[in-house]
Amino acid sequence: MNEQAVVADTEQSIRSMLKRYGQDHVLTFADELSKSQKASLFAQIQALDFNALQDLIAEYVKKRPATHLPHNLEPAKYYPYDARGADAYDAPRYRSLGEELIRAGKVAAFTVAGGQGTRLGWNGPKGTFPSTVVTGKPLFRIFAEQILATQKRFNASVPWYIMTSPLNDADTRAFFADNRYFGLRRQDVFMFPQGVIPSFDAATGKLLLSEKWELAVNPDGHGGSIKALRDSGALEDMKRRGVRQISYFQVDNPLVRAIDPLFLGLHVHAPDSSGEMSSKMVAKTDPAEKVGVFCRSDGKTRVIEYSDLPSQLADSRDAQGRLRFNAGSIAIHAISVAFVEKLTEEGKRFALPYHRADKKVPCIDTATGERVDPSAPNAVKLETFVFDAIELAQHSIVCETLRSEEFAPIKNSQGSDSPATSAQAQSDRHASWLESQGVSVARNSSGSAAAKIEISPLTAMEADHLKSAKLPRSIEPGAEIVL
Ligand code: UD2
Repeated sequence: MNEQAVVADTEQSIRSMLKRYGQDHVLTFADELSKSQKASLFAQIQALDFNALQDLIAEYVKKRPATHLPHNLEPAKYYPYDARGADAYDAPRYRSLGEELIRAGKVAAFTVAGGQGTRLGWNGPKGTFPSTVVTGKPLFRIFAEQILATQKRFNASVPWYIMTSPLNDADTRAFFADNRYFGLRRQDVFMFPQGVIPSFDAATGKLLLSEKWELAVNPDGHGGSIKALRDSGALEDMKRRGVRQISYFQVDNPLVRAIDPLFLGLHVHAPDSSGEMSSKMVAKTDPAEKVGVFCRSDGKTRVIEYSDLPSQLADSRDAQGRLRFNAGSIAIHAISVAFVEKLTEEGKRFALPYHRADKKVPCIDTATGERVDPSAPNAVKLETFVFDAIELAQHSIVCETLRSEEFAPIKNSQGSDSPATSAQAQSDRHASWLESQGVSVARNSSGSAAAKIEISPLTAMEADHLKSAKLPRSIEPGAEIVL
């Protein structure tokens, strides 16, 4: 057969395969496409497993899967932030064990940055968003400075893995190159794109076209990070470097402690941890707060996403009036390389459950060829969540941190979890660090810092690190301070 005949033959077999699955509408415009557009559409189609997609459509798109909450759901126990209280533990010992791990080069940072960030309305990867209070450092720089500071403090190598998505990978790489990797060694930054999955028409389960030559797809959720770590070669790279533990965090939280010795020490050495996957929590104050909640059932720790936790549980309180299910997930985990390896072992059919989200997805109307920009959700996006892996660990622990110290995400352009609320939380945290060192800081009537205070991780990653810094005696209302 000559080349033309081979192409025609492949095209014919793709057409009949699509017809079998009721998805041949995606070739409606095939005859108008250029050779390269057609080749790229066909390659996209050929990479899909239509049998598996058919099952997903039946299970998640045509039906609205009911949430099966485990019975006997109890609040999860956690290591309290105050290690000297009722559930006392030897925090200095665990902290120094964690420091040993870092010093030995066994810890890597891992940022999941593949999300689409549509709520923020920022035109670019979320990690490029300017987020510090005075100099407007992008999120990626804040994490990079923490990694640099950790490398210096422990005289150790701390590689940084960043999961992007095919939709923002090139922009993310260009941003790092333009910023000379923020002073990190190029070879210590390993970026890889996560997988994608088609978005489906909510009414029919049909695949959508984002262009006449392109299927509409979405990143497969941060749960996709487990598989992507292996597929990208990141896992191999970690093993080659002797990395044993992965410090996992999201791209949207400028207060995150990227590498936390105490948390890592507890994760690896606490008697009730199998050292596979551990998590940090903050106490929920509002039952409606949009964070997953750590629970326990059948001897397993698990996260129930806020939208799945029935209100009679979310609202229930103990005798002291505190929320019973108060352990809010801030999406910070310690995950062992061995655990990722075990889950994704060759021949094992590792899969996390999918979660359905109804979203607005712009697409091409195959009847008219016109672009549709929907004003209401028209599509189903499926995603997996990394926290669904927690219950696959033998013994998973949860450690408390303080919201004021470690959680001020930037998610929405306005209102809660916005650049404004995060900026105030950053100044407040830094005000309290400075006050702990004897600096007097102006506060307004609500008690929050009345000045903009930015502290680079290269100066301090916690209050105690300020001991060796040159500090002002006082900070006046309206001041802008950068340390
Ligand atoms: C997440 C958690 C929520 C709570 C909160 C804390 C879920 C479903 N919910 O809420 O329980 O812990 O965070 O801030 O996770 N991402 C990818 N690839 C994807 C999708 C997301 O890398 O395919 C990244 C994204 O770049 C971001 C993070 O995951 O860093 C969180 O994604 P989100 O904004 O969808 O999660 P959110 O805010 O609903």
